[in-house]
Amino acid sequence: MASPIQLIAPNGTKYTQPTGLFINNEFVPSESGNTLETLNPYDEAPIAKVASGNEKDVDNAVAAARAAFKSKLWRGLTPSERGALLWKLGDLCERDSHILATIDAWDNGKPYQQALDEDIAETISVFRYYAGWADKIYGQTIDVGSAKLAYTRHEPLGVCGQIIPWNFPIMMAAWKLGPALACGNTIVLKPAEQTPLSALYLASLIKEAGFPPGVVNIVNGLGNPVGVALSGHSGVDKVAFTGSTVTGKNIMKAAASNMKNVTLETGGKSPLLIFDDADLDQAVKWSHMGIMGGMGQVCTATSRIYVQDTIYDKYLSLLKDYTLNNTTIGSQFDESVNHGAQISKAQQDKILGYVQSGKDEGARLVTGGNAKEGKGYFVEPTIFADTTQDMKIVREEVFGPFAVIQSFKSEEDAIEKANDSDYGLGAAVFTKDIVKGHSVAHSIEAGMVWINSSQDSHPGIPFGGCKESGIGMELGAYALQAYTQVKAVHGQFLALLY
Ligand code: TXE
Repeated sequence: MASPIQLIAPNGTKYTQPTGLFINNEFVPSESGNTLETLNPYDEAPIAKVASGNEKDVDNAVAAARAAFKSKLWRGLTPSERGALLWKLGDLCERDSHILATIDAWDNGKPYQQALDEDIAETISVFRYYAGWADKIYGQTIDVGSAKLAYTRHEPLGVCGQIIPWNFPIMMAAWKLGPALACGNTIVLKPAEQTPLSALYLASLIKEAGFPPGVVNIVNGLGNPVGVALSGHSGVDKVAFTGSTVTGKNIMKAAASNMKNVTLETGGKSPLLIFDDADLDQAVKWSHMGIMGGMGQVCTATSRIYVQDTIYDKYLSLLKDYTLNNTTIGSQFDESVNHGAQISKAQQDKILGYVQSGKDEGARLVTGGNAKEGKGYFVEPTIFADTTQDMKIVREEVFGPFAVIQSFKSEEDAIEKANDSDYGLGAAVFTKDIVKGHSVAHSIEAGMVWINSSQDSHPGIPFGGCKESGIGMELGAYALQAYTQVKAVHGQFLALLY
């Protein structure tokens, strides 16, 4: 057994932090004895060491998940009993919401109140939403005449490998676990190495809720070996991933070994279009939130802003003022702070590298572009104007508080620029013209389009992308398709051959 530790967070919250891998409802050390240390991005101070797995640990977790998938304890449950377990899990997350928000704020650097109001609130809603679905997953009867009863069943896929990133640590776990469990699958989840703590705390709630052993297993560790082993494992039936496009492609290749079902939610460079008939004050606020929220570490961040030439200068000046007047940088536990640190030194360096690239390529730096003196992985909200489509900062995902802005002349010009990207995740359009809003939404190559908002999310509304932003949808009823296999049954009333 790996012993849990007692932690006191900088905001005074005391809680018990599990540190082991979670296999068969027990926290166990890794086979190698290796650990990884997680840091507070605000001051770079260590928080805790947790077990770090390898291929052998993945084998153990997959075996546990396979046994659970076959066991009566799980397969014998009625769908509504599965739903009740998920509802209980949502209740336990609500009971411990302050602990969960503290852990994610501490481990990730995001302001505590944002973690509580957004990440944890959505985690609870997602578990409850899929609790409601558990007993409403069924197929069709197909009328092919009176000699046969034909119907479909929507069956669970089996053992699902789920690999998640660090930007919304517990929320990403909930998005993956909710639909998979509602459909009756079993799971091996790999949290990001930067933010393993809330998933391990969630594991203790999964056990407390009463999920049978092996239904959910959690193996922390590095992408290689843990993610690699999971996505290539012959005992895994499906892999679901959120993270970078490069890693998504590697996972797809690894998954081909046994033709796993694959769902990918990868990078983005989402456009936000502002027409000159828009409510400009609202467009400024939403576009600021759309790229600076979560310190820009959001896959759907509306990072490419296109503004009609007639209002371009006015918009730039309003956005700059709004940004300067609405940013307080500092500790995630300081109530006045709304802009925390980036997740890591690597991410901070990556963003600062793009600042240099923007300057080198001749874009105009409107504001920001600097790290903060001293400890912590901070980057100021950064805005580049007068960009062009060929610039690296317009084509590549920065994943930071980093907006690139240019003007457009007409609706056609706006749509052409918006679609000129390898990515197709989110998009936003600001206009008071309802016809224009919807017709632009239909023309944009993206999995999600917001009209007069950005980053709007709801557990019932599907989330996903096209092009190099991914395959398949999460959330909503659509996520159930990602976790079920359709079986067709031909029931002959009198099957006589010859
Ligand atoms: O991502 P990775 P990183 C983008 C963003 C960011 C960049 C790099 O642009 O700057 O990716 O971030 C696991 N097989 N996004 O390095 O590597 C890894 O351990 C299997 C967008 O953190 O994709 C972690 O659990 N798994 C994004 C997860 O994959 C592997 C969120 C994500 O890590 C693996 C995060 C492998 N070969 C980053 N290599 C979004 N779409 O929201 C790594 N992993």
